[in-house]
Amino acid sequence: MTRKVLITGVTGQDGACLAQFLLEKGYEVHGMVRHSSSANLERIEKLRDRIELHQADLLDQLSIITTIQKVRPHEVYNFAAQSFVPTSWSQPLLTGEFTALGVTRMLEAIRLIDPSIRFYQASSSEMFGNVREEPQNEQTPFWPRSPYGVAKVYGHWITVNYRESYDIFACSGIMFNHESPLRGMEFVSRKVTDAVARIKLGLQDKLVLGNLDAMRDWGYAGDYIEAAWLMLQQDRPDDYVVATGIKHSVRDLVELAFGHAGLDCRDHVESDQKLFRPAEVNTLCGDASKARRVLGWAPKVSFAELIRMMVDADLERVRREKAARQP
Ligand code: NDP
Ligand code: GDR
Repeated sequence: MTRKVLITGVTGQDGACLAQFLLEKGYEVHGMVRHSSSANLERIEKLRDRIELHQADLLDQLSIITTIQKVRPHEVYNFAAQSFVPTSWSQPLLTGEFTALGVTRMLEAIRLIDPSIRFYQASSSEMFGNVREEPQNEQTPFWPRSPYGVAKVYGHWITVNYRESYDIFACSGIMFNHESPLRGMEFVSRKVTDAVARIKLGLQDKLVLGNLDAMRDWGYAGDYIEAAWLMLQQDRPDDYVVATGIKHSVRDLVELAFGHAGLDCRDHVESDQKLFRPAEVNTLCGDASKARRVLGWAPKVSFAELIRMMVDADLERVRREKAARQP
């Protein structure tokens, strides 16, 4: 029997990546998209004729119920969220509605329609925030440092709670930062690789960033979505940290990206206090040994390979766009 999947946030980086991965595995793929006056389907453009899209919103319980009722999926991956940390300070209530209560709306729909549907919640290393130990594993206490992190802690615990209360096969993947050429432009990796391409091709001169000393454990999105899928294929539901176990500073990322394009970052990069966050997560580094042991999962793409891949993809894209603009 063909397995059916519903992906929320299918227009985002991870949703698009997972849709491609599951199509290759023979799944019937359904995606949830919210209404917008101009469709934002760029990341799934090439998959459009192979995915069925359903209009629903994390804010609207009835639209979620109707969608799940119609699709009757075997697996649901909840990737939809307000996922940009700085925006969570300017829109804390909306972030709470999407990123926290949205999870309960998804789980309530599953509980009502078919509690045998398997559920994946996209939890985050931002929950560790002001880290209590290093590296962080599934037992490390949470201390979120942004309204986004706080909302994700709620999403994590409500997922655990529905598993314990209703015996729903619900998993929480505590994922550390993961990037790809599909990463949103405002996140630091993509902001840097896009700027490198534009500077290299003479379209920009400066790049203004915030805190260059922050440390993150960056991995490749293609590796991480496979871990999410593996979680839902196990005999019993559980929570897993997904990470590489290696951390780098934003400065390392900048030097690597500029260096790969033959540029010296000291000629182009500035740090501006205005881009610092009200409360920073200074360092994150994950211990994914449980995922390695139980799921047999390990990251395949290294940090350097990832950044080079992103710079190359942006160079190619910016070159194409520049050529298209020339008379
Ligand atoms: P993106 O920001 O790229 O994608 C977010 C998606 O959520 C988009 O498809 C967006 O739709 C959708 N969305 C936002 N609000 C709503 C809403 N009200 N109703 C329906 N859909 C909505 O995120 P990523 O792909 O990077 O991340 C996926 C998930 O994983 C997120 O929950 C994120 O918080 C979490 N996460 C990500 C990590 C990472 O490093 N990438 C690490 C840990 C967790 P639209 O296109 O319309 O804006
Ligand atoms: P993060 O990712 O907040 O970790 O959340 P982001 O790439 O935005 O920031 C990483 C670090 O870089 C520092 N930084 C900058 N960040 C941005 N965006 N822009 C800048 O100009 C800049 N300069 C320095 C930040 O201060 C921070 O320390 C991502 C999101 O995908 C979340 O949804 C997810 O849960 C976590 O990763 C794990």
